[in-house]
Amino acid sequence: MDALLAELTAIAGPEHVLTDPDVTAGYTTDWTRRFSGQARCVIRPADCGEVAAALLACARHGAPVVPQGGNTGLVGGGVPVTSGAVVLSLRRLRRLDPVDTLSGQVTAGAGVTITDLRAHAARAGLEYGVDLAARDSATVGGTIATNAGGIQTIRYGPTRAQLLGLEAVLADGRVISRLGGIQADNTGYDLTQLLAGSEGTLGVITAARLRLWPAAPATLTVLAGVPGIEAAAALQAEIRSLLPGVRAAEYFEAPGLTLVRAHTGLSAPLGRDYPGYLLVDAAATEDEAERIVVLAPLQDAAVAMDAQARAGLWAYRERHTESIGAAGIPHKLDVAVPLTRLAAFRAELDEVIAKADARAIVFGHIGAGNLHVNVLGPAPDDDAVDDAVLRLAAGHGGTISAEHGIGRAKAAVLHLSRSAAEIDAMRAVKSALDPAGLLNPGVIFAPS
Ligand code: FAD
Ligand code: 2HG
Ligand code: ZN
Repeated sequence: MDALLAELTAIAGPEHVLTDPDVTAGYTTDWTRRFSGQARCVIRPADCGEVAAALLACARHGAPVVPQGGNTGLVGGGVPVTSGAVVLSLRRLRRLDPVDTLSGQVTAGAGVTITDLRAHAARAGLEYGVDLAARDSATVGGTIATNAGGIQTIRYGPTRAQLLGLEAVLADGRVISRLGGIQADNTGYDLTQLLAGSEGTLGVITAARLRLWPAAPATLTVLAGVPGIEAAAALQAEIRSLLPGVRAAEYFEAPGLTLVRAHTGLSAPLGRDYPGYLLVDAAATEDEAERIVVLAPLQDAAVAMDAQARAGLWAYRERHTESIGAAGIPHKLDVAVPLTRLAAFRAELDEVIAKADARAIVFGHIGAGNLHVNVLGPAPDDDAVDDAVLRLAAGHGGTISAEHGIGRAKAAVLHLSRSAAEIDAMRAVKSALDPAGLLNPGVIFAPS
């Protein structure tokens, strides 16, 4: 056994240091199957102290570290690509403190899943603001590290908007902790927010202090057919102007629906087929619901007001990712453009995809201008179509990453969304906190 392995084994115990490739496979290939590598080992520490000791050992041995939560990330940031890397799985950090109902806050360990966190908050009559289809596996730490968005971003903001404080371990093994839940705290740089969206490159998150919201459960879900993306954008804006409680405004198209139906066996959602579909979720009174369902574009819409029927409508949207994965290894391009540019972007996207001899499945969080362009056809390591789509989004004043992060997938094109001065400043922060470059090398910044 090599010396580092022996030290890690002493820290976490032999049953929590994995080296057998059959056992580590689930940690070394990403959810899309587009990114994979070999790990020197996978270590599964039990608490912050073991994380700190493991990072110190890796630092002493010069071993790169890849932090990992639920491994649901979609940009290849949570899996190793070099054989010497240690995967640091945070899934065992499941601390979940009682909800502080006085402040509407809770402290949760990095390995708590979003499903468990949301259920814990609900039992106290409160709600955690972030929700996403990967909820059963995605973790508190992973969603903070990627600043995950999800289906409720238009109402509650992304993960960083829920974040009041963090406990994290730096590259040299030192622990920083702000779990006191003080909302009014103006003492210098905000390290908590710096770590949000840092994708495991600046520190390892071990716990977080999170804001909760008064529960206002959705009671109305509407799925409407639309002629295209422009109509969907206009319809969601109209509904949001009439309904103050809209929580989600989602979009998908006929090709995606076809894949979902083929994969799941679901029947057609509406009386006839449409080019596009808008799904809106809202907390609404009966009066408000009645005002909405009489809108002309909603005459053929499916309307659900109980939990089971609403889940049935959501399945058409939420099962896109797995259904696309069943059809091939997709290139996932998570872009956002201003709502005013959506229609032009969508039209030009068709030209780009046709030139690449590929097919695109387009869906996403239209209320936030966020489209998930999933491209099937090109080989996993052929980045030409990625480059063309991301340039198109940037050219429309958009971003190359709305919510999934940069990871390894987009590191080479960070400059499309960030200026040279911004990238220099970001690199300076990275080398100040991780001078040896051991935390998630190759993520956010392409190797130089
Ligand atoms: P991982 O995949 O394990 O890691 C993601 C990144 O965070 C990696 O760079 C990793 O190194 C780093 N990391 C993980 N844990 C830590 C930690 N404790 N400390 C420091 N760094 C860490 N994303 C959205 O934003 N919105 C969606 O709506 C959405 N829906 C999804 C639906 C499906 C079906 C799937 C498969 C994915 C979806 N995602 C979505 C992507 C994914 O779920 C998110 O990126 C999520 O935040 C990843 O959490 P995770 O725990 O799985 O992190
Ligand atoms: C979603 O919104 C996720 O469902 C996944 O962000 C998007 O699969 C994708 O590209
Ligand atoms: Zn999404």
